[in-house]
Amino acid sequence: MLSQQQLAKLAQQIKTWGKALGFAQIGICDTDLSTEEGKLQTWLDNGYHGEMNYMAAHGMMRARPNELHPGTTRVISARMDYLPPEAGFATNLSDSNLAYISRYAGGRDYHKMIRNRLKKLGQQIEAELIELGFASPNFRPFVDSAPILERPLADKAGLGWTGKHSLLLNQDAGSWFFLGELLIDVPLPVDIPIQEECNTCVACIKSCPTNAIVEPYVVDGRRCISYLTIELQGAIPDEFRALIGNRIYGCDDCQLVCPVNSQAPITQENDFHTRDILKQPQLTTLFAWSEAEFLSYTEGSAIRRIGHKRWLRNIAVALGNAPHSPAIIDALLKRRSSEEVDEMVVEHIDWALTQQQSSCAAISRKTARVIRAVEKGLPRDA
Ligand code: B12
Ligand code: SF4
Ligand code: SF4
Repeated sequence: MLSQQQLAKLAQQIKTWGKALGFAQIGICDTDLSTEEGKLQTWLDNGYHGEMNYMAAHGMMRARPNELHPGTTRVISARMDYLPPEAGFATNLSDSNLAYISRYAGGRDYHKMIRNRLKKLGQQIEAELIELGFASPNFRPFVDSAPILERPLADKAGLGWTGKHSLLLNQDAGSWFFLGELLIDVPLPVDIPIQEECNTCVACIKSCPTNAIVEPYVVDGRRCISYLTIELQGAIPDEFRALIGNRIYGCDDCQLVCPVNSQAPITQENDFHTRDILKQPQLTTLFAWSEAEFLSYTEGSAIRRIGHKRWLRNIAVALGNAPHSPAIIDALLKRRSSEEVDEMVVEHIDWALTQQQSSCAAISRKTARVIRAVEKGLPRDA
């Protein structure tokens, strides 16, 4: 059995090793998320998960890390910054002929990379314990896809507070970071949660293009552009198409207007830098990619997972929202008669053609406000 002193030293070492592995911060918490169970159940009962059946599939295991990985007594929670340099948010959102891709997705897929680093952290802990003459710990890394409530765990581990947009944010780092965790059976000392500091601000709630933040801290997934463009398999409901603007993969608006993000750090990971081909890309260029080109240009990126059809579906909506242009109409018609479309894509193309013909495209008032907030609040527009 490790003494309290040895555990405290090990916790300190874990934080140092975590930094050396590229994590911006590491925190430690116990496995008790009983306060979250009711809130998660209400969220599911309201149907806010939409088609994300995986959110309901594992019962309350999501809130019980020790059921997910038996024997777990502590969660080592880690965050890694992903904000790429030269993100150019305002330029991108203000030109409706350009495609906007969430800034977390322009580089390499984070899942595998973060999981591997967490595994290395586990191996370092293992080596240290063996060196001290103890048995190997039982550990398992998780990132995103596993049934676990990552944000509440990171909140408990003191990595930040839960903002009204439901993401974790931190006074020094803002919210542009991924979360991952190592579940382990070593009774390390736990960290202290941070006090919430949103105070009276409601900027994220007011700026969400689709009113997806239905009350402070609660996102109706079905309304979120991230869900509509990434998770949803079928047709995008009509009521959201115009509101999506030029966002073809995810959305960053609730983070863009957040004052805590004004000085957020740029990522240290070259892997998260936006690929050249995805920097301020023209909608028509991306729409012309064949399936083979799509697969090749998005290799190793999270974008690849939506597949070519949904890629075309999303871009068709954005083209419908772009200013009237014969070149766009040509691109839509050409794509419509290609062999790479199905009924769903054709229906979105037809919607886009109708929008183009009515030439009513204009940047929404909300998006204009987000752009102004970025221009004023992010001095370097990242
Ligand atoms: C499902 C999911 C989504 C869904 C649903 C979003 C959601 N808010 O639930 C969709 C597809 C919409 C989505 C979008 C995005 N996601 Co997402 N998503 C997840 C995932 C897989 C599960 C989240 C979850 O458990 N939701 C269930 C609900 C019930 O949880 P919750 O929103 O935290 O709800 C809690 C609050 O409502 C709270 N609550 C209720 N009332 C009150 C009152 C008070 C006072 C308080 C404090 C709390 C509170 O209690 C609930 C239960 O704990 C996690 C990874 C993971 N495994 O955890 C990533 C994750 C949350 N997503 C992430 C990211 C980056 C995004 C996007 C920014 C991506 C993008 N740019 O497009 C957007 C942001 C949208 C937003 N504002 O949330 C990151 C967040 C990192 C961070 N800094 O917090 C995560 C952690 C992935 C990761 N590993 O890094 N996501
Ligand atoms: S990501 Fe966009 S659509 Fe989703 S909650 Fe934030 S602002 Fe709203
Ligand atoms: S925009 Fe305001 S309310 Fe929303 S998370 Fe940031 S500080 Fe909190």
